[in-house]
Amino acid sequence: MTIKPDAKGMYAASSEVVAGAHVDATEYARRYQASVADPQAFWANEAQRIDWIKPFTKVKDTNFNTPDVSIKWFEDGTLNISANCIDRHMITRAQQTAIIWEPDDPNAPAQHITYTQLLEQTSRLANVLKAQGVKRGDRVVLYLPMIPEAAYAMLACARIGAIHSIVFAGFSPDALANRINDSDAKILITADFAPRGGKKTALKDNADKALLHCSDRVKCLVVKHTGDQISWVDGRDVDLRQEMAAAKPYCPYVEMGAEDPLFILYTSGSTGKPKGVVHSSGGYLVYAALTHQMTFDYHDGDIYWCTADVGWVTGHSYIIYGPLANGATTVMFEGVPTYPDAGRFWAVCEKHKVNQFYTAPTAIRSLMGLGSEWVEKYDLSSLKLLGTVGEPINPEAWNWYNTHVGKGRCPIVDTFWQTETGGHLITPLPGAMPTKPGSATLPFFGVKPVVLDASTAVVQEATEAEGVLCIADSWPGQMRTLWGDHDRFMEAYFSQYKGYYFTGDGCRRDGDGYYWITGRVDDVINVSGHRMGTAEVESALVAHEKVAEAAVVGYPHDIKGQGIYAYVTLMKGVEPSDALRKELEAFVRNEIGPIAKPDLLQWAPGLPKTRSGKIMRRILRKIAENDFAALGDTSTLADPSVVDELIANRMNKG
Ligand code: 6R9
Repeated sequence: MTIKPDAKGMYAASSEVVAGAHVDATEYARRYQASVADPQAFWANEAQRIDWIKPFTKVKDTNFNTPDVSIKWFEDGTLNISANCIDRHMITRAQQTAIIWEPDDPNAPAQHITYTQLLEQTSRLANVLKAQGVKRGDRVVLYLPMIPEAAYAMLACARIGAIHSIVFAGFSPDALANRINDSDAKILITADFAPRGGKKTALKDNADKALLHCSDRVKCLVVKHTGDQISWVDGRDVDLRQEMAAAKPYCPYVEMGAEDPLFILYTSGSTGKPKGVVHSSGGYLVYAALTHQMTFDYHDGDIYWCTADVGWVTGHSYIIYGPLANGATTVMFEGVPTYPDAGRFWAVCEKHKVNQFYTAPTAIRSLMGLGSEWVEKYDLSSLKLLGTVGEPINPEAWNWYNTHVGKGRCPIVDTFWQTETGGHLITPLPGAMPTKPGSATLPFFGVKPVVLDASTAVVQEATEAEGVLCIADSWPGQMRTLWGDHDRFMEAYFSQYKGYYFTGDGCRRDGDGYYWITGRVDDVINVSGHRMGTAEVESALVAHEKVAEAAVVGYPHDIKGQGIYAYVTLMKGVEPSDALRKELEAFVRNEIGPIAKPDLLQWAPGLPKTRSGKIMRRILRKIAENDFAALGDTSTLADPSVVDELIANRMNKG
């Protein structure tokens, strides 16, 4: 049955979807009310979905008021995350596929890894880590392609109580070194090469470069994945597959406290240094599992595919922890949407009979641009639900996704959340609320969004409101601190709007109470769904000897959502040239990674500054957006003429 919008442009789920869904509209309203009226009772009950070694007696102990921000859930309970994601499924799912691994090369065989095999491989890897001296609480950095070992390594760390920190394989050696050093990790797990879209990234080579800047105590465990030639440092490098083959096939799991950290994940903030977001064990898993089941309306036996990389939070919560805690079959994809051609996603959906498909708007937009004939070639009748994450989805992309991929019969869940939130905050539940293209709709259980006026910090009580998005109370999946810097944690998230968690996003609430995320209000930009701090790119640029000053802003980009626009002032006497532009682009790639390369780079003999020397980014943003009419007041500038110069030379290729 095809879903048609009603007069208000709302798409209601079909009666089949509603009838089969875990929650319908009445049940959503009832449970949401219960969750905010009595969080203690609601979460005590929901926490029973996971296995505890020692049951908790306390449920929620949280405080959002500085300077004592403290967040604890189920704090006296104990559990093991790996046991929850694997061992407890042995009774009923030993032979069920836990992970379907689809390699980059479409002609290479996919792997179906059962829960039994997952237990064995995770155990072997855990035993290798133990043999390398890894103890409870130690940090292990993963810099891996999307291969099964990434899942084994995450679960192996959890099994022995080590804290993993995954660094996306697209990051540079410098970025990797900074993360190893910031978390003081003992072990780096990497691979020889990362194949993606038919090309190979030299991960081991990058790891070698990174380790030059790290303590020589850091061991490097290497997965020989492609088998290509790599250099080898005896005494430091370990062949992981060889050691796993020799290790014992079972490793007992350790009893961890609910509040013990499960992982650190670095993400961009508005200042230069990335933030090491710390997630807990108990609360995180309860939240990841519950949201995975409800948002995707996951039922036993479904094949679920999230196309993210485990280097991002989406890969943590919705490829590994949420699905596996629920005993799901989760697809892990090594490749990219356009290799060998623009039909790859749909070929994989057909091949593995995927039921729930979860991806980013940027991927949808780029595939939309390549034509719907790529979708029509495949049988997508297994699909029941579609999801998006990472950035607002524009109505054109939503409609294309709905029409060509979902054939008008699959509900679309537009899930708003963040690295910091651990799981979905605002999202439709299929069958429970009609959707509107571009809106993340209503809050998940236990989440209390508030809209505050950005400058007065006054809470907007009316249903229709616009401002910054804060959350009034804690939910179990929330981050607990920033690694080694609780003050920065309080400063970044709880100081601007007293008593609230500040998301950094702007939003609008419409007359139906639906939330529309309007984008970041801080100096963070969202490029292809990846978070990037403008300050990070600026510090990479000014590290170049020919650059005197740089200012970076976002601008609207058809495919990426936002593009990176860099204004660069050169050192006195240095002449701009195309060669230098290329050199600077390569320099940024090298400092941070390919995702940080400026899309447009403009030479700026001067930057618009106030008399006190502060760069007026508002003006730079407007110029980058080609919106010269709305520059606003420029009278406070030290030298207003620089603005005319910048406008005259605006890069107009974008
Ligand atoms: C999960 C993830 C978080 C930022 C967030 C917001 C943007 C994410 C969105 C969305 C509109 C959605 N964002 N989901 N904006 N609609 N459905 O993406 O985490 O990488 O930390 O990014 O992404 O701006 O603040 P992360």
